[in-house]
Amino acid sequence: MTYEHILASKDGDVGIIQLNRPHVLNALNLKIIDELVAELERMDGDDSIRAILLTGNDKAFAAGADIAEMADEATVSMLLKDQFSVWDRIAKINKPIVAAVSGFVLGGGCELMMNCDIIVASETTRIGQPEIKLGVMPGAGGTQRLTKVVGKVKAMEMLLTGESITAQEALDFGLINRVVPVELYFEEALKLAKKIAEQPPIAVRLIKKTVGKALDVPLDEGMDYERNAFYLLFASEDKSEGMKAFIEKRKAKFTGR
Ligand code: DAK
Repeated sequence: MTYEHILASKDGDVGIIQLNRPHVLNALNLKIIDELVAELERMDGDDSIRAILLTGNDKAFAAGADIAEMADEATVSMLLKDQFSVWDRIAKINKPIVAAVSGFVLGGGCELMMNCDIIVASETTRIGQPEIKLGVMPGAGGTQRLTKVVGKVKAMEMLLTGESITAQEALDFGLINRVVPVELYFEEALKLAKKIAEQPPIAVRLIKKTVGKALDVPLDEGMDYERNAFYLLFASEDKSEGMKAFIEKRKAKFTGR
């Protein structure tokens, strides 16, 4: 499938999606989000893909929603387009998404990054939610996901000033996993994605889902969910293979069954 604003490819078991509107720092217009969601869902349903890598370019992962496109929108036109329902589908992707980010990660770009499961950033990355400078505020999770990760006071500072933070600060606040030199961020992210792609797919899927619960439900409910997912894995062929391979001192061959 070819798209206008994204590039999709594959490296072994890893599906790779690159946001590709470099002339506007990968500003997220409606079309790019439609294409991104379509490709994420396609990869999610493709058995030959076990992890997804999402990236931009060295200068920008994404500098936010496309301001030129939003400038003439009004409440009713936004409501009727209901673009958030497309956006919400990103959080429903079952396969793990590793983000390789660099340069500007702003507004919707930061919200998109926070929908990913593991984030590798280059040293030149700047992360922020500058919507307040445009007279608005985040609408795709920027107040909620950011606060859950970095805590109230840091989220308040970022959201109320609109100023961005460095990759190192983001690392210190637990917003990203790794900071590496700009020449290495993509390779490092790909390495992580490949490592995840080697793991048993059903366990990967249930871990992603269960960790997600930890942020959304009370502990008791999360523990129940975890236990049921744990029991469920004992019905998988990969559980038998994983344990047998350990006992036979060989590498397990996981099939996702
Ligand atoms: N939208 C449109 N164009 C953008 C853009 C953006 N967000 N960011 C950059 N560009 C364009 C610039 O207009 C410029 O285009 P030309 O003038 O060359 O035609 C080109 O990219 C290069 O940008 P600059 O010349 O400005 O480059 P600088 O290095 O000087 O500055 C910058 C880089 C990132 C500091 C600056 O471009 C900037 O401040 N950009 C805006 C950042 C921002 O405010 N982002 C937040 C946008 S609000 C939703 C989901 C999410 C959202 C909304 C709705 N739905 C699902 C409905 C999220 C909202 C937002 O993200």
